[in-house]
Amino acid sequence: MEETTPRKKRILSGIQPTGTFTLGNYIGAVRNWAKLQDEFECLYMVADLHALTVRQNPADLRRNTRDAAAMLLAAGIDPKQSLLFVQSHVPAHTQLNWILCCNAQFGELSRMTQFKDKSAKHPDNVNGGLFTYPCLMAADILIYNADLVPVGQDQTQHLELTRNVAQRFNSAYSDTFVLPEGYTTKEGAKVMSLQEPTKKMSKSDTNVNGFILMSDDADTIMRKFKRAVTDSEGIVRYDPAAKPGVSNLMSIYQVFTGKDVAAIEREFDGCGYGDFKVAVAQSVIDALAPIQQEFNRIVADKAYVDSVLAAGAEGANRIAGRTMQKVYRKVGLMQL
Ligand code: ATP
Ligand code: LTN
Repeated sequence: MEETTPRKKRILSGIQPTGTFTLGNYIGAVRNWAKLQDEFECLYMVADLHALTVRQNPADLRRNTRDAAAMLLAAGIDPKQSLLFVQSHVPAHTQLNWILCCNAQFGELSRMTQFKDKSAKHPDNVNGGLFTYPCLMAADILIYNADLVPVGQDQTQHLELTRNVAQRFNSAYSDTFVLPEGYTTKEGAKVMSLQEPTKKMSKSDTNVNGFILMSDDADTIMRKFKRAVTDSEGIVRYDPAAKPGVSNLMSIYQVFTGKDVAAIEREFDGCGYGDFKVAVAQSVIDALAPIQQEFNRIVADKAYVDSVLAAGAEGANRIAGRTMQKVYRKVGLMQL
């Protein structure tokens, strides 16, 4: 009898082209994406439609979108193994978005902390897209029946909403969507700002010393780490509540050296924060250097990046189109 090989679990994740990626994006999300490619069937997406929830300069958005794809390739996404595409190149995402908006409640959308944070940050532009942002994200995930979604900790609430909406749809219209699980690594799920270590590191921070960009050169990285806010205790000790700055630096160092917290405490026992900060900065410089080199090579070849994205869009459209047909039929839209 013929053996049937079980389908590989499917992964989908996305990142917004709202600027150059930060170390937080890399550690919390992108770094894991390449590693997952052997074990899973992966789809990775540049979420350009999500970026529109905040006012964008059109020329910058276009450039940032291609740059984001080039950075993902540089960080190890292999287009022979995975589908890499741009969200707006797959129209079915916006079609499913509408259906899911009609199945998501005002109350649950109002509770999303990202909506509250971004509304407070942009009080002059609290638009409908910002409010329904999680429905589009749910559509991104559910349209591929993704099993796993590798994201940073800040996205867990959106994933919970995705599962709730999917479950609601399934019970109203019969089993349609896979309920996705989040995939978050223990270390680095939330990288904090270097200037305000109780806030997450964000590329839209107005204080540029708060974040490290993946494109920052060695001098800039060293300078930003030397300026990082710590405390007056002078002891390298892991205690996120009492010592958020030092603990954040330790977490970053842990990611790039593989050393555990106890080993890091021993390594810097009796040293001041100066040596420690230099070591953390150097580990980041060493980790980013090869990615930056690859990025510069890849981004110069516009035709290559575009051809990868065209192939990615074709593959993604094929899967998404099938789901959409099924969904339209199930909710009772007339078929011709
Ligand atoms: P913005 O600052 O424009 O809101 P962002 O930096 O939060 O954007 P996104 O595109 O929204 O970036 O996120 C991409 C991925 O990076 C998500 O999986 C998110 O969870 C992760 N991520 C973002 N910031 C961090 C952080 N500080 N630590 C860990 N993961 C993060
Ligand atoms: N909302 C995400 C980006 C994103 C995403 C997705 C992540 C858009 N669509 C689908 C995972 C799956 C964010 O990081 N802010």
